[in-house]
Amino acid sequence: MRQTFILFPILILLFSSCEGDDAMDPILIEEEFSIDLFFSEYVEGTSFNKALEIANFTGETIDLEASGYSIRKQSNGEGNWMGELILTGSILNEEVFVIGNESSTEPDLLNSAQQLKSGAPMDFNGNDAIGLFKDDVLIDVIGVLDEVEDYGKDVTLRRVTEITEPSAIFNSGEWEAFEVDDFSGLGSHSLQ
Ligand SMILES: [Ca+2]
Ligand SMILES: [Ca+2]
Repeated sequence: MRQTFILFPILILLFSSCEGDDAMDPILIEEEFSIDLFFSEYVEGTSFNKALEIANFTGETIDLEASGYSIRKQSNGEGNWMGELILTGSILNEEVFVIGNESSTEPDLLNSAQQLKSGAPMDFNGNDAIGLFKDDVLIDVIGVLDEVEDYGKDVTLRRVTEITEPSAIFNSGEWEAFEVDDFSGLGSHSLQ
């Protein structure tokens, strides 16, 4: 019993010394970071000029393959997710990772890409929803599932700088459109 009486006032002292110290509050620190990776750019250009960009604002370097990230598409607004591309490499905090279509002949696109892939899922042409998956769970999407109409043909789409989180539901208002074959934004992304 004597030991309990001695410990109790020490614990009160420890707790009261932590209170009011905002720099130590883990919730405040966490709020400055994204919960996960998200798509930051979509390039649906002429020929094989297709690319996707993923941004990391989680506060940590992420090993894409070890963390289970992949990209799939739904072809022409029909059927299941297909064409899984397992992402490999790592992505530093506040950096982006670009996946390009390997058949592109555009140097600006190819030089900005960390990973290249020909065919699915990098053969999207405007009416194919593109999903970012983590451990087989959809965390972010470009385009509307089960919608056969074009949502993004002959266009470059960049996520607006106010968006800091992925979303499994597509919202076209989160994206700004640029001219076809505009590759100038590939390789970087900033938040507001
Ligand atoms: Ca298509
Ligand atoms: Ca970009």
